[in-house]
Amino acid sequence: MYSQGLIGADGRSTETPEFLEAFQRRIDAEEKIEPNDPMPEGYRRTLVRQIGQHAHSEIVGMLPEGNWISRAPSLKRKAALLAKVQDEGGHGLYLYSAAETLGVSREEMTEELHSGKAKYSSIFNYPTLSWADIGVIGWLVDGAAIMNQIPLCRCSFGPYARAMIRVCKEESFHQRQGYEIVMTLARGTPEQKEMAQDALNRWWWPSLMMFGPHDADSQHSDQSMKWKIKRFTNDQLRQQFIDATVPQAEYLGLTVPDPDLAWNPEKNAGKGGYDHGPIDWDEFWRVVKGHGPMARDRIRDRRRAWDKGAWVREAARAHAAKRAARARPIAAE
Ligand code: BYC
Repeated sequence: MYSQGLIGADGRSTETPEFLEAFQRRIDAEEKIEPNDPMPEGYRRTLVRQIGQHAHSEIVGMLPEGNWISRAPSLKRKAALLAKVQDEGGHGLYLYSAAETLGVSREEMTEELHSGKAKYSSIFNYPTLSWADIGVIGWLVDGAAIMNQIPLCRCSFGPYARAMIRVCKEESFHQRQGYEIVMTLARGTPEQKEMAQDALNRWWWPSLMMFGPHDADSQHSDQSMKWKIKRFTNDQLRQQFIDATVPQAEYLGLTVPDPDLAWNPEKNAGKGGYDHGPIDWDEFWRVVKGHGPMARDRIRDRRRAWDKGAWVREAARAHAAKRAARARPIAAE
């Protein structure tokens, strides 16, 4: 349902060229587009698709980490992880609200997730096998999320851009707590260091895949860049992430699992950057199409949580109806 029709950009539009040009002029002038402003249908659909997927990722992203709350190694770690998982739930809620301003309901979006029609980030289809995974998720997954989301603070659509500002502040805390977990393990016993290395080995490549397909295979990037929804391409952000993260791994004394990784002083217009080995795009597409190792469990758990929460939604609706009924005569006086 949310696959992009690009009405207004592919000639199938009933929108006039004048309308589309006037809209593009607002974008080029860096004006923020607000929910009640006229906008091309393709712009609206692109945002519903991207913000919806982003919201689902935050909500599904609670599962692999939530799995470790009861097994965190100390009270301090448990409290920090609880707070982090709760933050992700909050991010999902801001994002669903931002998407709702575009005329799609939370129920519709949830239904799309549960039926497998809507995507969520590939990264959350991998299992969390050890405590070190929780550190590495904070370091790499939240690190990749920040790299992707800082530019979204300048997205042309106001509600998405504003939601991202708070989300990025919280993600930045998450990244640091993750890095600190990994640092503790890397400086611990040889077994703990080995645990950290094993987690890095398993999460490195899936983290690079979070940025999406190569630019040449990214069907939405060109139009999303033109509309200033995206400010950088998938490959540009992936490169920035690699360049920022490799020195962090070196500082920890851990090895990035890529034998082709090499500093290239010519890269990034002479500023230098890392060359890296090939990404397994077959694995990426398999996971994106719903065949990741934990895909079934994730959707089953989300459906279960939604069903279990039915009584809460029902109670909230009954409470709201009672309050409204009580307020009516007072308002009439
Ligand atoms: N996983 O044309 P492209 C978090 C899909 S949550 C799955 O390049 P676009 C966190 C893509 O949707 C992090 N699918 O697309 C939470 C498209 O399919 P459709 C989530 C992917 O939109 C808890 C097709 O492939 N962040 O940080 O221009 C704990 C072609 O791709 C993926 C966001 O969602 C993927 N990795 O660019 C910790 C950020 N990549 O829709 C952390 C917002 C691509 O045509 N989203 N696809 O069926 C974005 O920035 C962009 O949507 C993407 C993709 C860069 C992800």
